[in-house]
Amino acid sequence: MRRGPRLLCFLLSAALVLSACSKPTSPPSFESPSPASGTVTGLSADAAAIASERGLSPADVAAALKTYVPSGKLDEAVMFASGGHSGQVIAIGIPSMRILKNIGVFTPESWQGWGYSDETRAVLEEGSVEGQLLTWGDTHHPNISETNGEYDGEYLFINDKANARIAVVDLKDWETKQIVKNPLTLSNHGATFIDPNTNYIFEASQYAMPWTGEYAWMDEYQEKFRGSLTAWKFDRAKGRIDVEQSFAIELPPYWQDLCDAGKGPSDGWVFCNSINTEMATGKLTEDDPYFETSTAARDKDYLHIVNWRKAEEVFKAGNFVRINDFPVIPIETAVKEGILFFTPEPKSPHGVDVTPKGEHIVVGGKLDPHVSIYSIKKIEEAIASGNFEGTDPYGVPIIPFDVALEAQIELGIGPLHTVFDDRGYAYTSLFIDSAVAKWSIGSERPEDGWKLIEKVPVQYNVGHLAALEGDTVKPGGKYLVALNKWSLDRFSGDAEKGEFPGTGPLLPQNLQLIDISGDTMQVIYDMPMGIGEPHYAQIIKADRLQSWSVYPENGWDPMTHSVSPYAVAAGEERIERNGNEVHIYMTAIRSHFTPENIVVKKGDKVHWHITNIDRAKDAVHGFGLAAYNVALSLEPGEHADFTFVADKEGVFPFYCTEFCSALHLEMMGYLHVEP
Ligand code: CUK
Ligand code: CUA
Repeated sequence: MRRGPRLLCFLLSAALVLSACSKPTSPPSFESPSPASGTVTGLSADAAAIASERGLSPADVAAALKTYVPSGKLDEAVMFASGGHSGQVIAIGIPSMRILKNIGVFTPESWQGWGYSDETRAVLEEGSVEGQLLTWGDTHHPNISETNGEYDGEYLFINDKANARIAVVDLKDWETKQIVKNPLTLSNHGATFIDPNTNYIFEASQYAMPWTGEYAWMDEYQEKFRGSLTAWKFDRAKGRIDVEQSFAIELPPYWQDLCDAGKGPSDGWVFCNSINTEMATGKLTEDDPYFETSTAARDKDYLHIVNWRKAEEVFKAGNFVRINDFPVIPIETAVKEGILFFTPEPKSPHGVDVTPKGEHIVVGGKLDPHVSIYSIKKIEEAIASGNFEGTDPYGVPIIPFDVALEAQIELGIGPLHTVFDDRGYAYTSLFIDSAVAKWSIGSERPEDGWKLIEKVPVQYNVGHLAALEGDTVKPGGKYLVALNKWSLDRFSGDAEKGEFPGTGPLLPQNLQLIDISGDTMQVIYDMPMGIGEPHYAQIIKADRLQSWSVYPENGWDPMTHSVSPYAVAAGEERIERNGNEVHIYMTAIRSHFTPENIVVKKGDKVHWHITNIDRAKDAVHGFGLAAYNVALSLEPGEHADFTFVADKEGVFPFYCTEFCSALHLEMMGYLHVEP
């Protein structure tokens, strides 16, 4: 029986009385509202008065009504956004834009105990680079697992651009389960992109370099530096990447950028745009240009067209070399076996997105006002008939631009990324214009043809877009989110006018929700994102998710999804000593740990095992042992272990870090380390 809440209410009401007492007695003064651009009619007198007092236009009121999710009601979709250089993933409700959770991925996260238990630490350690544990990452592109091209809501994959790593998050409990480090290279970007049945998670390298561990100076760039496309095999039954079944394809030392896997008629292909086909080597002398200029010298780079099914056959036939103990299909083999082709793409390309029906591939160009739309049918015909305009310096056949091209549409300046809706429209971000362009897919809307429909300004410099299931075979329409880089005038005012001056010199990023259900796009919500730069996001209908609210059994190890061999049941709490190794078997339940007083000797190796034996949905406990840098989250049924050497003598309080009951403060104990 739970007694907690009643006492808690008493404490809370006491706190409210206290804080009310300390409030200023005079009401806050409001400046008169700025003139509204219209009058809101048809509202109740109360609502109209509020709109008028707050200076809200009819469009503002409509936006508020479209995004407001009343207390107690649920969002209809969830956006999983990269957290950029926070190394996390952020889950956001749509349309409310409420942050639901930050998921620790590449960065330790103390609320979730991520990186502090033996189990989670082991996952972070899997992602070590040359033996060094890394404590940050730069998450860019989340991908939700798919079945037949639709999100199935089971897993989420995300890359760490900074260190060429891939993480697997299980959406049953929203926890990271695996981090794999690419053995060939040290940065990635074209990741994570999956095929329509999640056979493979593709990862293209970003900055060409000698294979990890090798050294070369820039004068050997063309011979020694390389790019790669890695196909990580996903074992859905295990919920893990199967490294043994994974392989890579060697690529020329261009900077492979974004990728997307084909679907429908293009299933079996993966497409990656690239930059720096100039193979620039940076500023080596006073006279050399910076990379900024030298990587943009050519008018076109190469869209990489990769037949992953054929590559899989070649890998399974053993036709590869091993580099850093990882199977790599050399460029020469890839060319000979018909795995790798190029076609030109203008200019300083960025972003490649396959249309929902899988017939077309859309490429943006940072320095080109068009999107270039390629046809998989034309590409396959060119390959079948050997219609090439020669090869690149590494022997890769090049399909002529106008042969592969279906259409080009002039959209504006700096087109980057494209997503899709359910009506045959595509939406492309325009980085320099700070706008979103809506255009029609000619093959799906013959009445419109390939043309620009309209643009809506966003604030500011938009990178990726995310639309409701907008990169699947069945986009949901309705919602689009612009992931903007900076928020210059959005969350900071003019201090001289007495306005809120802002958040200090580091501005939050700005995510803007856009209603795309009507004839014109409407920005309906601004959401500051105060944690890294979210690059990409995917939005899944909430009813596809099947998350657990409690672990299935007590003593559950979330990393193995089974009961831990160290699980502790009520009544079995104990301390076992074996030489200088001490095992502590502890339970947590509202509102105490058992045992509460623990004695070890200085120098002992301590193995601490804790099971949360509460089964109620909200009965989360934390565990903080600050002096030994331990923070755990013990969700209902969860078991965690941690290990340390008791090298500091003294008395160390530990406590539950979640406000789990009225007597939560009393949920504590002492670790005594005897001299
Ligand atoms: S990239 Cu960030 S805006 Cu890493 Cu997907 Cu294009
Ligand atoms: Cu358990 Cu606080």
